[in-house]
Amino acid sequence: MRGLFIVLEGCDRAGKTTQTQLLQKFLQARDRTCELAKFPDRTTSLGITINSYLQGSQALSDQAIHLLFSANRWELIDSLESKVKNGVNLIVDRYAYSGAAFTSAKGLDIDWCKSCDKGLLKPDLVLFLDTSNKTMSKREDFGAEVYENLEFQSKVREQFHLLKDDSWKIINASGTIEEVQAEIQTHVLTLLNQDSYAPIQRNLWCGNV
Ligand code: 2DT
Repeated sequence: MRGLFIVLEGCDRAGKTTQTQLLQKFLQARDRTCELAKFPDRTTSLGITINSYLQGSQALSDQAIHLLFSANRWELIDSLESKVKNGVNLIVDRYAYSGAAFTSAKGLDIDWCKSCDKGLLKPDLVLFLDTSNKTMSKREDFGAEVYENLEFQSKVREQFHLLKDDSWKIINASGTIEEVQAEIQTHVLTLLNQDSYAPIQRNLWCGNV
């Protein structure tokens, strides 16, 4: 049986990293092979350029950085797909939804933003960790990277909500770490308990799916 392809999305400081790690432990405790991945993957040569942009040491146009984020997914998708097909449950911290939400929050056309990732692997489940502006402002200080300020993050949140589809579950991320993880586990268990899964497909944002 193939693995599941689960994506965690959300604004900065929503707790994605902590929650992906806890979810991995949860799956491993049930004897499931489980790996974590993260976008951007800053280890590739494209990822190194993305990292310099995020840290403010390299200027790029909004279009150019968007295409690099997308290319960073396309360069890794074969390896992620083969893992899933070989039974690895993959938990991915950010995916194409971050791509479209962050770039369209700068004012670029959302359909153009989505078109670059059209045909990527479609996740089985997208867990969107939703944080209100009030909660976001109470979390520890944003860091020094280019997008880390409250005003921009609240625009990003609005854009994320335009991207919801049938694979999405909205998680209230204002609760405690344990409460949020419990809600996540409920959705993942529903999938795990299925006897079989439809084949994973490269049909993200293709037609009605
Ligand atoms: P992390 O803090 O999670 O490393 O993200 N971003 C991310 C985009 O603008 N487009 C994308 O396609 C992706 C995956 C979100 C670094 C920042 O990069 C943004 C925050």
